[in-house]
Amino acid sequence: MKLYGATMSWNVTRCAVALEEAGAEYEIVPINFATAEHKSPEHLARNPFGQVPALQDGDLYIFESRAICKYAARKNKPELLKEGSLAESAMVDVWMEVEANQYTSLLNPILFECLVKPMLGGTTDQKVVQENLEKLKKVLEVYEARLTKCKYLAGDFLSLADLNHVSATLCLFATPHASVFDGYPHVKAWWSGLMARPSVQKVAALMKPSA
Ligand code: GS8
Repeated sequence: MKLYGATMSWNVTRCAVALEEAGAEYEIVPINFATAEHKSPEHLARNPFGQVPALQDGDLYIFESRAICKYAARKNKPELLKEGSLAESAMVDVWMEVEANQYTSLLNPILFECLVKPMLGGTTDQKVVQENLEKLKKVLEVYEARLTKCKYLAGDFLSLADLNHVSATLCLFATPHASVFDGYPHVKAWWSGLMARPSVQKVAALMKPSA
């Protein structure tokens, strides 16, 4: 399989985590934003929105990072979705939605302000960062309560719901705001457990600018 997009993008590395964890065979094909390669006809054929990531598996093209993650799981490690159990798979779905709509939706502006904007020559808007950090704390309270009751988000089993959090959280830890996790001991323990996974270590190394 080919995963298109640069490893600076947490939408791309979200897929890399799932592919690694699923034990899939794949290669990363960087797409150069500086030359607008993402808007080229070749890339628009992979992702009609001219965005990364995109995945190619033979003559199948998939875009939207979370759809790619699900595909990797279904193909190579379906237990990450618990599709054999109606109740457990529903919990996986719930926490995958929470990742996208409650968690990463708040991380996106923080990461943009702290990591992307300075790279583009802009200045971080601290007001945007603080506003979103405050909202994030409320969300982390819910995570803390959940992780007090079970080891992982969907239950006492690792799932794609946990793994989908990894790439943006790794980026959060590259900003000056990693300490936002400090008030939530169960969230911190959950994160340490995820960080110890070889798949996560491998993707974390890919995300280093020198890689
Ligand atoms: C978002 C993709 C996206 O925003 C997904 O795959 O999860 N919901 C989609 N991609 C950005 C890269 S930043 O991570 C992108 O390609 N931006 C270029 C553009 O929009 O022109």
